Amino acid sequence: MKDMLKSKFVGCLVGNAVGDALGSSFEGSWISEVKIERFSGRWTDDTHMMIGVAESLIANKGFDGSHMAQIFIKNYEREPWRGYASGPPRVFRWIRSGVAWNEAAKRLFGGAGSYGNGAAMRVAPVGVFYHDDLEQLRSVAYGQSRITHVHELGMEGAAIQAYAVALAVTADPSSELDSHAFLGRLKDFTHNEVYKRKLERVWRLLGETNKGRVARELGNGVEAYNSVPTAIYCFLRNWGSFEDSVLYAVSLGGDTDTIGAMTGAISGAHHGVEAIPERWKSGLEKGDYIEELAEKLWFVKSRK
Ligand code: R7I
Ligand code: MG
Ligand code: MG
Repeated sequence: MKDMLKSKFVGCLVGNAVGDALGSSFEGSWISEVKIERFSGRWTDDTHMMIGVAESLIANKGFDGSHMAQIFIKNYEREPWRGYASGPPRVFRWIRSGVAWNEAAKRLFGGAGSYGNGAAMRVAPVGVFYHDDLEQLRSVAYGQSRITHVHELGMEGAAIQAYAVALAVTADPSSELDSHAFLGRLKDFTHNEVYKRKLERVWRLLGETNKGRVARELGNGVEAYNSVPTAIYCFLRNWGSFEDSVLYAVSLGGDTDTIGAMTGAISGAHHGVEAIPERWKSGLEKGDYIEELAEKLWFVKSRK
């Protein structure tokens, strides 16, 4: 049982990176049957920031917002070419020039804060680490969002994605997944009407065969509310196979690296790392480091 939990931690972080790498060559595309001729293994900002979240949780044995912000900045400055959107780098510059880590993001988008999916695409380590403590999970999911995404919809997307990961960690992969119960718990978890309605649509669309309709009704964009429910959908309708879930996610087009990353994190947390195809694991950029991080996160958790 202990080994299964460790495998789920690793599956989640590696799954995130694999989904991101698979989707990265299709970002902005339209719906297609995805044929992966060659897996480049190169991941983008989604995984780069997920790594930052894990590094900071490990170093502090829990959440420290100021430390996590510094890690994000350090990682970004080393590799600014990873496909970051405009918001986070601006926030990083403000923090660098002396603005407090929990104030800077309030300046974005005319003071509204960002509802981009950046806080949700990196939140997976919070989901695995706090899978058995809902209150902490919600509070840390919001806390890590505040560094770059203070809009309610950006923050809520991160909390829902973290909870989906946590539900996947606690599910038994050898028995059938009850998709409706999974969705019911997510719906009870959020008090936000936009997400409640989206999760109801996920429910209604579970048997839908028309991908265009799925993408239209759930969204496949860069906004958290147009991608987090979609990733949950991709996992639920393909819960039996890691491979099917991420390929389906990428085939919906739009923000493919991000929806791929979020789907891969949930699916990897469900199945464990053994379920991720070897050809993807072996070709994954810094795969050993990501595995090592997940194992450290599991180790810190198991000593708590
Ligand atoms: O959320 P964020 O980190 O972007 C993540 C995306 C993923 O697809 C990554 O793979 C990478 O490609 O980027 O970055 P933000 O700049 O905070 O948000 C992304 C986009 O969402 C912005 O550029 C805006 O287009 C949109 N957006 C908003 N638009 C209007 N008003 C986010 N918040 C707002 C808003 O309040
Ligand atoms: Mg990206
Ligand atoms: Mg993206």
